[in-house]
Amino acid sequence: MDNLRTRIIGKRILFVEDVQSTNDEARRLSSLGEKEGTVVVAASQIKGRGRLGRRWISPPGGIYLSIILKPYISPSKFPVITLLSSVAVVRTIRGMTGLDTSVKWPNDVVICGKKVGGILCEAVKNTVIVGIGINLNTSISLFPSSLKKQVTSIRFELGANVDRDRVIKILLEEIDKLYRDFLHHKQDEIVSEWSGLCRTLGNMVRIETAKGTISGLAERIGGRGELLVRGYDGKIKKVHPADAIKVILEEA
Ligand code: BT5
Repeated sequence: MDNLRTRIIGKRILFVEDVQSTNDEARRLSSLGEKEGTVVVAASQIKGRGRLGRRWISPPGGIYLSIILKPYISPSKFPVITLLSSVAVVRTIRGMTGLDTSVKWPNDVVICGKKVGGILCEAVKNTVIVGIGINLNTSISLFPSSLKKQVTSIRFELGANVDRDRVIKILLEEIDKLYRDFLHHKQDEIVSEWSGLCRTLGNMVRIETAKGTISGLAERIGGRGELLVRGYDGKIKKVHPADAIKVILEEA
């Protein structure tokens, strides 16, 4: 990729046509000794994955990429990598298109409440694979009818295609900056920028977990990416991102 201004990310970028999942491919390369910063970009995915074994629909036109990171930071802070990745996606989309893009806890990027992107971070020992999916020049007609009302793409919002390589370049540069902030212990600043972009905070939410539903006011995000919800009994409950099966925003 020409003129990529990064220090860690994208020293090596592998472009593939289709792949089962870029996260699996990045993980495979990492297990073979691939260095930190390598990126796998696919034109489409056959078995794109979301969290909790869910499917990520990955037709041509979208961005599907995974980055190999080897942070020398306590694994307890790894959830902040999901937050910094979604901040990078929002900065990129806002900067390139002006679209009013925000984040939804724990790992969604949304435009007008509709999901335009998602992050899937998977840690294996001290390696984190950051998977990012963005519906860029994606036609909404390619989504199953059950999803059509809750998803959007940048092309749909703008009514025009956007240069995919340029979006990838800016995105990798934004992630590189934020990842270096993360390594320099600026996690609080990342959490604070993420919080400013979040529509979940300050709203009443209902969160489905394997142990039951948690309802209340989404007050803030903790330093480990956990959502602090003030229940109707006035007590704060912490919900870890990995436990959130479904997050529903209640209209106030
Ligand atoms: C996510 O999961 O949002 C994480 C998605 C990460 C995808 C990237 S693509 C590159 C890398 N390689 C992979 O294999 N994965 C990563 P989750 O929060 O579990 O959301 C999944 C849910 O979003 C699904 O159950 C659908 O409801 C919905 N969904 C599926 N495909 C979508 C799409 N393309 N756009 C918007 N929503 C989608």
